[in-house]
Amino acid sequence: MTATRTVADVMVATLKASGVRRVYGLPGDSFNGFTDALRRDGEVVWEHVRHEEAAAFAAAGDAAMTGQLAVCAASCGPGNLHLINGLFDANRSRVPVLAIAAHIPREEIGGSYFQETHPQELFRECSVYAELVSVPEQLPRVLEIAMRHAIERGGVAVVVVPGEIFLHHVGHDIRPAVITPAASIICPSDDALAAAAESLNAAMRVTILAGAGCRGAHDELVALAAGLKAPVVHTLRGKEFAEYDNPYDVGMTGLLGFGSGYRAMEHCDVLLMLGTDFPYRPFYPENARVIQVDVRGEHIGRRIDVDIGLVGTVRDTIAALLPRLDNGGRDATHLARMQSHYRRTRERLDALAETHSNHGPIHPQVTAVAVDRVAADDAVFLADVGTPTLWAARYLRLNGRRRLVGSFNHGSMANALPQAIGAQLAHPARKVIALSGDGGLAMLVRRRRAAAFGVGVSAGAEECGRRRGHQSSRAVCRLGLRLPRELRCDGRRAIRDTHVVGSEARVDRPHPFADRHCLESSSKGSAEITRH
Ligand SMILES: Cc1ncc(C[n+]2csc(CCOP(=O)(O)OP(=O)(O)O)c2C)c(N)n1
Repeated sequence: MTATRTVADVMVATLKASGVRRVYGLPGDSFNGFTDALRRDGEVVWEHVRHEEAAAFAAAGDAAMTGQLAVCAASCGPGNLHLINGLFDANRSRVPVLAIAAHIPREEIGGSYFQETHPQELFRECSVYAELVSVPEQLPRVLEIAMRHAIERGGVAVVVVPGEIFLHHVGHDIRPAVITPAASIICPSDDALAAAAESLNAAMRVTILAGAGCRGAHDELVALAAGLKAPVVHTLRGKEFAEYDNPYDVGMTGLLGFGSGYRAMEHCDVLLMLGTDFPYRPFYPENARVIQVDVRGEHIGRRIDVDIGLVGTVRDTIAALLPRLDNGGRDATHLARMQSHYRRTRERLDALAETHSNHGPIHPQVTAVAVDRVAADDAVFLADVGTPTLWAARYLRLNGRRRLVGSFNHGSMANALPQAIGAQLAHPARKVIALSGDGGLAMLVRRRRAAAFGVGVSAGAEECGRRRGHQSSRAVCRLGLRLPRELRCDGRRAIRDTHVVGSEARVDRPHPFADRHCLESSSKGSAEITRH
C-alpha cells in the first residue's frame, strides 16, 4: 500500500479485487493518473494497443471468452472517441465491458475546451450505463455501479473521469468492493409455462430457433428437441451452442444461412424461439404460432408477433417446461423431412469445399475446411465481418469446447484481429485463429507489412486478376503468421499462437491441396502447408 493513495489507486484496487487482470488501452495526458496507479499496483497488466478501437474490441473478445468483466480505457476527447465502434460491438454482443474514459479538466467543461466532447452523451447509445464523475467523492461508488451494470445486464458501462480526479488523494481506510455476478434462477411463471405447454402439446410440427441464449443449455435443448420431435434451426450466434452433438440440428437461417434452416421455419405450425433476437423478419414463418423464451423480457415480440412470451433463461425454462410436455400423439414426419433436407443441403455445401483444380484461386471454402481440420479441439476462432464470417458459419465444426466469436450483431469490419488479442490474453494456452478478410486486416496492418509476413490473403477485388508479387510462394506455403511487432501487446508479450488466415488465398503455382499437400499444425504451432 502506498503512503498517499489516489482515487485511481482505489479504482485499480476495486478492479483487482473483482477479478480484473488486465486493462486494454492507450495512455495519454488526461489518463496518466490511472496508468500511474496501475504501475504502482504492478499486478493489473496494462495491455497496450496502437488504436483505441482495438482496445475495445480486445476487451470484447476477452469478455466473450471468459464471461467476466473486461476493461478498456482511453484518454480524453479523440482518445475515448476511438473506443466507440468496439464498444458498440461489445454492447450489442452483450458481453460485460467497462470503459474508463478520461475527460478534460472539470472547470473547462462547457467551454469548448481543447479536445472537449461530452462522452456520457456520446457513449449513451452503446452502453447500459454511462456517467460522468464530477467530484472525487463519487468514486469508487460510481465505478462499482458501473461494474454491476456491465456484469448483470451484460453490456458496456462507461465511467467518465476528468483527469485530475484520478490524482485526488483519499484516506487509507477505503476497502475495495468486490463486484462479481450474482447466481440466479430465472424462470417464467406457472401460468405462462402451462400456456406454452398446452400450445406445444397441441402442435403437429414444432420447429425450434436456437440463439446465443442457449449457451450453457446444450443438453436441455437436445432433450427438448427429442421430446418435441422438433428440428432445431440455429442462428449465427447460436451455432456455438446448438449445432454440435445435436441430431436435431438442421442448419442455419438468416442472410448467411441456407435453405434447410429457412424451410424448417417455414413449415412449422409452432415456432419455439429460444434465447434469440434473430433480426431478419422476412425469414420468420408467416402462419405459425410463436412462443418466445428470453431472459430479457423487452426482447419478446420485437421481431415477430408472439403468442406466448416466456421470460427466463433458456436452461431454467426448458427444465421447467419439459415435465409438462406430452408428446405422445406427434409423429416424427416433420423432423424427418427437415433432417433429410438438411442432409442434402450439407452435402452440397461440402462439395463446394472440394477442389479438383491444380490452378487458379484456392476457394475460400477449401481454406476454411483445412483450418477446421487442423485446428485444436479447443481452438478459438474469430471471424472478420465479410465473407470470413460466412466460411466460419458454414465450415467450422464446433464441439462445445471450440469457440467462435465475431462482430455478429454490430457487423463491424476489422474485429477479428483485436478480438483475437483479447481471446489469447484471456486464454494464453489455447490456439487462437483469426479469420481475417484482406480489407479487415488492411485496416489494422499496413499491407506491405502483412505481405511481408506472408499472410495468405488476396488482394482486394480490384487487384485480383493481377497476380501481384505479394502472393509469393512463401505466402502460399505459409498461412500462419507471427504477429508483427506493432500488434504485440506491450511490445513485450508476443501473442505467439495467434494466426491470421486469409479468406481468399490465391496461388501463383499449382494448387497445393490438389498436389497432396495439406494444411497441418507444425511443431511451432503455426498452421503451414507442408508436403507429406
Ligand atoms: C467498419 C466497417 N466498414 C465497412 C463495412 C461494410 N463492409 C462489410 S463487409 C465489407 C468488405 C470486407 O472486405 P474484406 O475484409 O476484404 O472481406 P471479404 O468479404 O472481401 O472477404 C465492407 C466494406 C463494415 N461492415 N464495417
